[in-house]
Amino acid sequence: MRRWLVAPLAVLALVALVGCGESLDDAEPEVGATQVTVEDNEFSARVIQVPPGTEVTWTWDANNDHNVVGDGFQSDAQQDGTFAHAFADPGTYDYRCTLHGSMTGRVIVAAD
Ligand SMILES: [Cu+2]
Repeated sequence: MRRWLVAPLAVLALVALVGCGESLDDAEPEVGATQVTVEDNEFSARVIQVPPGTEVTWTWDANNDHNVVGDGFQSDAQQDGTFAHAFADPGTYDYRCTLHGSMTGRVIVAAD
């Protein structure tokens, strides 16, 4: 690739990444929330923080199918109903709706 092309392409790639929406790292965690609403097309709250051993419940309020898929937990694709998962160990658990790439969420499990 020609050298003069590299810098503009790098800038374009960065703009494209940032344009994908607010990153999970930038979202303010809702501390102590154990309920997440699954909407068209986002999780609310998007980032929550709970103590170890907490059961988190996702409740669907949607007109289209969505699921909750993370490392060690997975719901069905559904439009209503609930899904619950207990987080025993501290850590950061990212999850997504596999039907909609922009639907991402995070559960932070921390003692405080
Ligand atoms: Cu979805």
